[in-house]
Amino acid sequence: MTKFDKLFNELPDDIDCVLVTSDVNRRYFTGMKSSDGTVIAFRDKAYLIIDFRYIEKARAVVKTAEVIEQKKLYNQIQELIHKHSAENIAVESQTMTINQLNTLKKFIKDTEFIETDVLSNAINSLRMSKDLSEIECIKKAQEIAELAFDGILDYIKEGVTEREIAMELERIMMINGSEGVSFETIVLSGANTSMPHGVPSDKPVQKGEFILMDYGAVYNGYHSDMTRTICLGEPSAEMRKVYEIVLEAQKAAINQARAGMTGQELDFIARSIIEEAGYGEYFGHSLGHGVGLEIHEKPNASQSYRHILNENAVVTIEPGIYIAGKFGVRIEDFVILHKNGCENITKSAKNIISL
Ligand SMILES: [Mn+2]
Repeated sequence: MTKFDKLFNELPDDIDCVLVTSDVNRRYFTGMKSSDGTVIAFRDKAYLIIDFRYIEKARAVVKTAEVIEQKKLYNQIQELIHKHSAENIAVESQTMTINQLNTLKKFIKDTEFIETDVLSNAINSLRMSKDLSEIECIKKAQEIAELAFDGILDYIKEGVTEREIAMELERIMMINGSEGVSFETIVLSGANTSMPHGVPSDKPVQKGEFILMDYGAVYNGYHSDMTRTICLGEPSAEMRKVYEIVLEAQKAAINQARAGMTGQELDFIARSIIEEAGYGEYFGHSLGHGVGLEIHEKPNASQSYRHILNENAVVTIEPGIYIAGKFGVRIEDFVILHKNGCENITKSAKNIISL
C-alpha cells in the first residue's frame, strides 16, 4: 500500500482529490526533496507537478506518482481534475497560505474546495506512525550524531569557545553523511546553560562548568535530536545533585513510556519527579515532541497534550532544570513507542561525564 492509499483510507469517502503543497509533506509522499512542486492525488492515481530544475531527479526517483513537468500549473491542475472527474479537492489548511488558496480558487472553477483541517489532520496522523524505512533513517541520523558526540569529548578542552564546539559537532556530522543540521546547534557553557534555547557565543569554556549540547543530524530528510550536559572538570555538589534529578526523571519517563498513554501522562512522569525534588519551577518547557521529517512534529509529550501517543511514534524525552544566573541541565534521548514500552534510539552515555 502506498502512502497515498493510506491517506485516502484515513479520509472521508466523499473526498475525491487532495492537493499537497507543503515542502515537507510533498517529500513525505514522493520521497523527493524540492523547494517547489505540487502533488495532486486521486483515489486511483497521484501526480507530482514539478518544474525544470527538479524534473530529471524526479523522473529518476519518484515511484509513487506520475511526474509531470510544470508549465502552466493551474491549467494542469484543472485538466487533471477534469480527467479524473473530481468534484472536490481537499487542501492543506494548516500550511497553505491565504494567498495560495485565493490564487487556486481564482483559477480552479467548478470544484468544491475542502478547507477544513481534514487533510492536514489525516497527513499528521499518518506521519505520526513511522514505518520501518522511516525508522531506519532516523536511527542512521542518530548514529551520525553519536559519532559527533564521541568526537567532541576529545575536542573539548579549557579555552575552546561554545561556537567552536558547535562547529566541530557539525563538521563531524557532515563528514559522516548528515545532509545538514537538524536545527541550529545549541552549545552553551557555564551560566549560559540556564537558557534552554540559548545561542552559542564566543565564550570559552572553563573548568568547573557545565557544557550543554543540543543538536542533531539529518539523514534522507529524517532528523535526530539529542542533548547531553557534560562537565569540564569536577561539578559542584549542587550541579551533581541537579544532574542526578534530571537523569532520574529522564530514565523514569523512558522506563514507563509506551504507546496508548497520553502526552500529558508521559510528561507527568518526569515532571512529578522534578517537582518532588523541589525544582518544579525550574522545568519550564515540555518533556518532549515528535521527530521525523521535521524536528518538531506531532505528537507532543506536554502538560497540555491530552491525545493518545500512537504506536511507532518517535518522541523525545528531554527534561531539564534551569537555574537562572547559575546553570542548567538537560538530558535528551528519543524513543520509538510500542504497545508495551519503548525502544531508546539514543545510545550515548548519560551518566555524569567530567572531562
Ligand atoms: Mn528536542
